[in-house]
Amino acid sequence: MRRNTILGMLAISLSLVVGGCGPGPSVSGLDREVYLFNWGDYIDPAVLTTFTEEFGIRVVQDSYASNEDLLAKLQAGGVGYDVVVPSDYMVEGMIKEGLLQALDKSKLPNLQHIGARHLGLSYDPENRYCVPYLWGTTGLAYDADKLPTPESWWVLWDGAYRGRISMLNDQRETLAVALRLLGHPINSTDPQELEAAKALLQKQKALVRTYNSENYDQLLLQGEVVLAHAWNGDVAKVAEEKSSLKYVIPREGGTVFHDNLCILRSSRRQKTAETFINYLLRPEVAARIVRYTMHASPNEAARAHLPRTILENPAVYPPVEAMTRLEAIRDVGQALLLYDRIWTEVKASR
Ligand code: SPD
Repeated sequence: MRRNTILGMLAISLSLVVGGCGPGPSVSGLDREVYLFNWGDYIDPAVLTTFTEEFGIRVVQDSYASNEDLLAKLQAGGVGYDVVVPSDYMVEGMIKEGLLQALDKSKLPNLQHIGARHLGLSYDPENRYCVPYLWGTTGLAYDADKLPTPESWWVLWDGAYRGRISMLNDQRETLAVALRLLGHPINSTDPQELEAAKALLQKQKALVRTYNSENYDQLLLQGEVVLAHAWNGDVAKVAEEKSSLKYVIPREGGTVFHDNLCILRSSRRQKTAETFINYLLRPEVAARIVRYTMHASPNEAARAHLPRTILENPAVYPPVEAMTRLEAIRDVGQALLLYDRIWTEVKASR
């Protein structure tokens, strides 16, 4: 478990003392706990504390490092969670697998704050199952004190940076880089194209220090790596501590993602989960989450609670020019098995 997750849980426990959430019904008459399964360090722990103080509902949080980890855990019978935070393409897959329950929109009045361009996206066209939580891009992080601004993803194959490169430990994101460089669709299901992408990643492997989605930001901060395949918010956050760390979307383009708040079909606390989601959709709460994660919020009303330094930071809210070079990862259906095998082979090769 990540240090920040432990800190988050400590904060939640502390809030129980402060908020007096003991035995007996919650202030709201809802369940006394809600179980959140989230990306690591992807919510401000203070937001969970204030939720507990206001509603008397304790948030118990556990974390995962990739969409595939989330799915595997749920398929292995990981029940007990109420709210999960899958990305776009995984929402599509989870709906098909019957893992999500339809939301009662009458319990989500704060949905009105979400910008129209973030609603009705192809993975859940009527937002029947999920509401967007944060969105962002995948690009390159680099230390400007160590190298010039990289223009192409090919820099990740440059022997000059051997042992100082980090790649996301994320099969769809990492294969997307290789597919894109080969001129293939990032959502390809063609076995030959995927084999070619595998070969390209295997060729790169000797240069890669680590496949890491959880603390590559710390490796950048410590100077252990100087180039990283990265999510924008992680870089924007760590750049607050080390200003030479920069984020760029290479000329070939990057991916755009939406991470979403959804309730599992297996949840027995639907109303409590909806109360929690509606709370996270409050503009001031969404803004706190942006300030903490440095990922962009689809909540338009949250903008009024954010400083210009964040709203105008291109590593948080991408400029229009960069948006034209972004593509979303889509569910690939049965080809997921092919991706699983190819990714396993990339990771296992020397
Ligand atoms: N720590 C940042 C987590 C970002 C998660 N979003 C992942 C999107 C994957 N396509």
